[in-house]
Amino acid sequence: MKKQDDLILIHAPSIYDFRKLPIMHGPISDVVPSTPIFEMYPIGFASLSEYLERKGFQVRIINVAMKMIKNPDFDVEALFRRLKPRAFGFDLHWMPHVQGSLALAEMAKQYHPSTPVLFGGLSSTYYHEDLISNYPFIDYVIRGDSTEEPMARLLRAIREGKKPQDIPNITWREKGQIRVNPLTYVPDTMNHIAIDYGHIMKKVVKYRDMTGYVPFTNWLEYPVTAVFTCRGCSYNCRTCGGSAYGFARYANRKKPAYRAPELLAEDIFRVCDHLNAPVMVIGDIYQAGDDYGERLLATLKKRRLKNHIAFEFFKPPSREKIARIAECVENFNFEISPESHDEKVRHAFGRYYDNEDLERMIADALELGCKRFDLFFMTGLPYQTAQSVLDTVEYSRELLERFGQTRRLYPFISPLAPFLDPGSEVFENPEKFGYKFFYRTVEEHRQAMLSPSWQYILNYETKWMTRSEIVYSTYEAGLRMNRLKKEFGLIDARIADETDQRIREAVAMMKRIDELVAEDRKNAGQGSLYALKDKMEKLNISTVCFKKELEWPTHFIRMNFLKILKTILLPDKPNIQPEETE
Ligand code: B12
Ligand code: SF4
Repeated sequence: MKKQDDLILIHAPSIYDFRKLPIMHGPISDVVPSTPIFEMYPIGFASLSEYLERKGFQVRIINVAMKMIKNPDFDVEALFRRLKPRAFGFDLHWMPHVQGSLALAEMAKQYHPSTPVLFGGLSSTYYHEDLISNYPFIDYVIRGDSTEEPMARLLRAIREGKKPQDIPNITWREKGQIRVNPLTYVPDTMNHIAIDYGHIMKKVVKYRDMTGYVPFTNWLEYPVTAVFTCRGCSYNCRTCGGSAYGFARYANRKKPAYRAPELLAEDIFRVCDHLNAPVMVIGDIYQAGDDYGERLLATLKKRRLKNHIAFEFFKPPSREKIARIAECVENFNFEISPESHDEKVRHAFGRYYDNEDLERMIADALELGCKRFDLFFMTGLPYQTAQSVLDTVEYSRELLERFGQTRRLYPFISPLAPFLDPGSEVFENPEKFGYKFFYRTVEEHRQAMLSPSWQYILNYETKWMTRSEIVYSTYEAGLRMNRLKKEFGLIDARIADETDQRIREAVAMMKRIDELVAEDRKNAGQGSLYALKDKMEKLNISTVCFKKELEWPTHFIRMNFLKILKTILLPDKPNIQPEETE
């Protein structure tokens, strides 16, 4: 007989009814691999699955968002009717999933009233009491950035029919009373867990379910992966819910938990053994100090990897550091987010380097062989006006004039959207930073997600820009940036022209939605909006830039099938600190 799953982890679409509802999502996901439905599940699903299996539990992941995107007729209710695990887990990690995660959790409870429903992730951690108080179909919220061990203990308690009063990090309900167990399980390293893509491959075979495990829509064509240097952050970008400030306040994390650089290098090797695609190293490798970066690079140097390895930086590294990367990694790409060309805006946002540092880094990186350099700018920042947004594009022109000849420098601009992060310094002290919020509670955010356009979904505006100004300056900047990229040969002229056309149509659509909303405030123009649904759908992807622009070079044959087969057939060998295997 088939063994019952102890836990099924479900990743919901951002909006459950996205296939029916007319919503102009806008460029909210243009610079991440997902569509605006945010089909990517938290990488923590992978570490949870591996850890819990190691502790004797059977865990399945189902990316319901992906299944709904891939198959327009996919019947979610039929799926829930069929599933019979001991517990359902839903991520509410990113706040934009609030509507979809709650809708699916309610459905799970409706079909399986006695099966516990669990929530986890950063937004769940921030809103744990709101969730448990106001949504009776949620039984437990597991708080914190490292839930592997508390989850193992909770699943054991569920199996044995016991109460979780002694399990850290759990918020739960007992006879109508809310119980908030202390958030004390905050490990100081990431060496006991593994983000093991081999484990995921095995699961795909076990459940014969590729779409349930695929992280984003075109992953099979572009199988980019990520490895993680840490959980938490030592920086304090003002709008970031994953900042030192945010983690300390709501996740009880006083300093980042790093992964030993040797383990991280092995994570990279394992990916490269299986996939001929880029690997993104999440978190600045020099955040933990120069020694950390050096240990990682020295280990990477032992293998001449062909894959492109992408490094992100929170501040520009010195020329020596870049030279060391060039020495150890054959194909290296960089990305950095100066957010604005205006140093006053950048500093107010919490990034303290100036343009001279940035330009020096670009010059060094390109000279020392960086294959591709991505620069990310953002709209919706402190002190940033609509004019300042457009000036950022002008600054990008200056950079391309200086550094654009080899077509390796790519500037991007996108909005801080759809929500400014709960738990960030700005969210907690809006007035201090010149912000105003329209939504604060879970329910307010849930309702907001159903608004007809991203202008009404945005949860904030600033002293310097209204929501409407944020929206239209973003489109205008996107339009200009796209033309710039065409001019400097960064994108094919035909694609640039299509993007140009799409941005102009998106602006017209946004204006039409504004009119409908103004005509019919009460129903937000719902009836007439449905007539625009098909058109909106076409405008919701690659809105201010062409999504493929984000892709780093890949090998023609992207997977090592022989190696994958071998991994699937052999038992799991998690890449963790040796003492953790006992
Ligand atoms: C890496 C990263 C990404 C990667 C995603 C990698 C991935 N698949 O997880 C990329 C670049 C794709 C990304 C995209 C986005 N991101 Co991001 N991202 C981060 C970053 C830098 C690190 C995340 C991290 O370390 N996670 C590690 C830990 C914390 O999470 P985890 O291992 O995945 O999961 C553990 C716990 O969270 C928990 N857990 C999670 N889910 C569940 C479910 C259950 C049932 C349980 C029990 C536990 C549980 O247990 C896990 C294991 O211990 C953080 C900033 C930061 N410093 O944290 C922002 C951050 C998480 N992202 C954020 C945002 C807003 C986004 C976007 C919405 C931005 C956008 N508009 O495009 C998108 C969403 C994309 C999607 N879902 O499709 C915000 C979230 C704020 C909020 N509360 O909503 C953060 C905090 C900061 C920021 N602004 O960038 N992101
Ligand atoms: S945005 Fe800033 S605070 Fe947030 S994770 Fe990145 S560097 Fe850290």
